[in-house]
Amino acid sequence: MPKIKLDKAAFQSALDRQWQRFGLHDAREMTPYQWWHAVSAAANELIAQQPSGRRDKKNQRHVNYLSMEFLIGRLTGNNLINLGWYDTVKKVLAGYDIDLTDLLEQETDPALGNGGLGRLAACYLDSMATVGQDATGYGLNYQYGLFRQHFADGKQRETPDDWHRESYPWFRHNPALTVRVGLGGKLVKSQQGQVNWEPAFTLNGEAWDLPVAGYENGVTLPLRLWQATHPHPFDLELFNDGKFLKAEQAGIDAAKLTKVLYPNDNHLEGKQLRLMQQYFQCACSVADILRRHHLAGRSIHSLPDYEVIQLNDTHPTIAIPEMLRVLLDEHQLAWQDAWAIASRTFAYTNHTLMPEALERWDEKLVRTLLPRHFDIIRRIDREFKKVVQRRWPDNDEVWAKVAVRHDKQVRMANLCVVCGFAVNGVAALHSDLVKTDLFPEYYELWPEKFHNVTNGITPRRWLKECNPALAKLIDDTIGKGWVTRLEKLKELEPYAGQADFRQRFQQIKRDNKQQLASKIKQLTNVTVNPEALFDVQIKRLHEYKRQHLNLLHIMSLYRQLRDNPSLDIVPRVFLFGAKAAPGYALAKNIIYAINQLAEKINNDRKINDRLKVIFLPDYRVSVAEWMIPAADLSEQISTAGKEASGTGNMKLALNGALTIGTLDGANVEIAEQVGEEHIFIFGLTDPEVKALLAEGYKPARILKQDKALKGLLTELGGGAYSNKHKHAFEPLLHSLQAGGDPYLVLADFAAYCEAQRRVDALFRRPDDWTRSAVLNTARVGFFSSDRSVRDYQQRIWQAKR
Ligand code: T68
Repeated sequence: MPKIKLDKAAFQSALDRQWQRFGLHDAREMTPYQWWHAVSAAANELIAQQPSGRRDKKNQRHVNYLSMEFLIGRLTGNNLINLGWYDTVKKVLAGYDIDLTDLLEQETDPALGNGGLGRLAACYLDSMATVGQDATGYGLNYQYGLFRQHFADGKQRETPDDWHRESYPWFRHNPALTVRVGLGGKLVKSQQGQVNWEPAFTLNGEAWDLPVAGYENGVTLPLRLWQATHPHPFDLELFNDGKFLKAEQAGIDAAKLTKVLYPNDNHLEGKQLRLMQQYFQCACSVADILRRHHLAGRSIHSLPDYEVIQLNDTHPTIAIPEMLRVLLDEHQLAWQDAWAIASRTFAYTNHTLMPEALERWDEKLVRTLLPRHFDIIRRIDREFKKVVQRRWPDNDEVWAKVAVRHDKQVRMANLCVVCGFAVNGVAALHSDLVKTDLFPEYYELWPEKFHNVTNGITPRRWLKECNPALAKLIDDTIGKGWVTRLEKLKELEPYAGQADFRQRFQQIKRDNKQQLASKIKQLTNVTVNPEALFDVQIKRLHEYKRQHLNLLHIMSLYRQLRDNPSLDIVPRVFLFGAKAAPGYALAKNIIYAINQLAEKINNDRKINDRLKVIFLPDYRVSVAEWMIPAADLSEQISTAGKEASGTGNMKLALNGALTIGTLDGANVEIAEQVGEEHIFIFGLTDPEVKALLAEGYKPARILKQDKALKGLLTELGGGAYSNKHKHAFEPLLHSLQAGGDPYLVLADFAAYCEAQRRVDALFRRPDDWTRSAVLNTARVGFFSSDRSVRDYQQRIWQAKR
């Protein structure tokens, strides 16, 4: 499929229309922000005029990717690159002395997601467009994305992220798609015995679309984000009666629904508003899917032949009872027929095994908000009970595990497995654990439902766009095919042995580090040495991800240097980027500890720049795009069995960082691909973690043996990093000691330090290090999200049913 060439004259006149709209007399009167706006709006207008590129519709089900989060990152650069318009636009702008690269920095990241799960959804849209998979992304148009983070005296502070959705130039609003959504109310029985749901109030769901361009193939897919409004946002009668505030109340209340993204990752928050958001998003999306199906003149019974609904974790699960409700109540289908349709349409992706993250909703809440859906859930549970009874007659223990309703709660994951035709984990190890640990009974019942689709990342954003120098070196060496066939990077392998190539590769890394060093200087006023090893941990702040293991290692190096000032160590810059959920006190305490340690080390003259610690504030997609190309070492140090996959691990390896990591999530597969000499694996494995916890793990025993480690904790508790304030790190110290060290930080500490010594040893041999770095880039082509999308197509979306 060919790319669509950008007509320079057409772009020029679209651009002119933009500044004219601002009421200016000349393009040169625009501010940089207006320039960015104008360029994006002009490009958006031109995409809309293109004939939609060919998607392979034959034998293809349309994929409806339902996700509460799409962490798409800045769109302008990405769309221009994928459209193949970047160079033309750059030239047009150069005529005005405007630099396109600088201009792209004007865009506020649309931060409509928390972390990995939301970013994965964005990579998958890019890949579905690129491989020509017909698809729609469905999400919510939050007014406030994930909070902005800054530090005040080392502590995280949050402010709202108003990303200006009102004037975001990539949006297309189509009022013809508006959906009505009901909530609350009661069920009434008609004289014919039919139940009718009479909602207490209704809202409008307005469709705001963002175009996601495939790579040079003329395809764009819509990301449809629903926004809540009131059908009658302003009451003129109340206004005329002098009740000015009340007159607007309905509109304000409705808008609350899509006001803000919940800031939790891997943690559930059982708030009513969250369930309302989930239902609103699902009701709008299901209505939209059915509208499209009817418009094509198809029978409702053929829905599963044309549509698949992929649930990105359990957050959109309520779409299942919603679909059944529409089929039963609006289409008047019998239960069996409705079930036959729904149960062949939904597929579910699981992203976590952690019990505290598995969604459960109080039945009371579900019943109050969605009485008809609760009825339907009860029926599902009753029908399923018959299946369980046949397989495990009168077995209460099994039923207690697999029931959809349990303990006065609705278990969303169970609902997904019971109703979905496919369930998948996101990395090989994780998918195995889904079968053996999370859902063993379901697996026994329906082994064919269970799949693995290892996550992937888009090479467009995560190499071509964020690391243009490396992308060019690769183009010059093996051609440009890698951008859509990432496995072609294998052809780089022989070059790892060539000194000349290694030197160019190394130079690019050095330049990227230099550029990051300048940003660091700008943002934090700390000077870092680009020759030092850049050791990077970027991900949400979570105990299981163990940023505090990293912290303890840094403390131990600092201790050693103080004890022995002439110690010859590899100079390192430790870089962190992470947001903690606002209500997660321990995570915030870890951030505080890292910042306090940074303050101390960065100002200690005796350290003489051999160690630096930088916590970059407000970590987000655009910050990742600067950090990843500059990383030497990628920290992937979660407790084995806890990180479902990880995707930052893939981005960093692709950009030539070596991984230090546990055998967790996709690290296992990265190690297989790159080879064990080119990765630093350490620590307890998943079975070892389980065995240790089962035998009764006691962190005190480790501290008894490891005096140096004990000394570090004593230092933290003694006020050395907190202006003598002894309780400053109590949450952290408690979790590691009396709290039982649930994520085995202390148990893995010695192995981690030993692995770090291996890192040092290799970094002292720059040539060997670079050889490994090249081989990392060359060998991680498997982790392209294009491959993941093809796996979904083969195993789930297009598989024979
Ligand atoms: C992540 N999950 C996994 N959840 O932790 C990560 N949770 O291992 C995996 O690579 C990634 O998903 C993609 O599969 C999340 O990011 C959330 O963000 C989240 C959001 C709301 C509620 C619960």
